[in-house]
Amino acid sequence: MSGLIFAMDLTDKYRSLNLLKDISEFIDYVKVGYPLILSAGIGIIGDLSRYSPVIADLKVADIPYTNEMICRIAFENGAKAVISHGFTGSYSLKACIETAKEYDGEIYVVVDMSNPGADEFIRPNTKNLCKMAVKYKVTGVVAPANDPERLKIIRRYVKNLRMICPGVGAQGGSIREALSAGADYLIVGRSIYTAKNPIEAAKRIRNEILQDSR
Ligand code: NUP
Repeated sequence: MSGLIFAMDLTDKYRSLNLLKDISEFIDYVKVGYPLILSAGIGIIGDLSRYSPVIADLKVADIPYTNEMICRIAFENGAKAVISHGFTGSYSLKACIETAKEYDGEIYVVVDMSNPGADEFIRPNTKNLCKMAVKYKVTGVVAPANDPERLKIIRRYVKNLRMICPGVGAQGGSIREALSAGADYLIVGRSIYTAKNPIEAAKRIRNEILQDSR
C-alpha cells in the first residue's frame, strides 16, 4: 500500500483550505502540525477533514494522562490519526493507542527522524522503539525517507507495519529510493506548497509514487 501524505505547514487558514481543496484528489491524507494548528486553532483539523483524512502531527510526548487528553482533543476535532513520540515509553504510548481505539483512529509512532542530529538521541533507540510499535500494534511508524539505508533496517524491525516517511524533495530524499527501501506513504510538504503550481506538483508526485511502487 503506497500513497501521498501532504504536510500542510502553511500558517494561513484560508490559503491552507484553498490549497487543500485544489489538491485533495491527489493525496491520501493531509498532515497538520504545530505551525498551522497554533496559527489557526484546533478547529483547523475539522476544516481540513472536510477534504482529506487528517493526521495530527502532535509528536505526543507526555505522561499517559496528558497523552490521553491530547489525543482525545485531536480525535474529537476530527483527526483520523495522531503521531506520537515513543521515547516516553510504553505506558504513554498505550494511552494514545487506547484513546485512538475509541474513535476508530490511527496512531503512528516516531522511530527515527529525517533531520541532522537524529543520530544523537533517537537513532540509538530505533530498534527498541520499533519493537514497542510492533508489540502494541500501532498503525504505523514515522521514519526518514531521506535515508534509504535506515528505512531498510526499520522495515525489517517493524515487519508489515505501515511506514510513513518524510524527507523527500526539500530534505533531499528521492521518492524512488524511499519506496524501494520499504516506505509505504511519503509525506511531502514544501515540494508541493512552495511550488509555482502546487496542483501540478501534487499530481506529478502522486504519479511518481504510483509508478515507483509497482
Ligand atoms: O522525522 C521527521 N521529519 C519531518 O520532516 C518527522 C516529521 N514529522 N517531519 C515532518 O514532515 C515535518 O515537520 C514536516 O511537516 C514534514 C516534511 O515536510 P517537507 O520537508 O516535505 O516540507
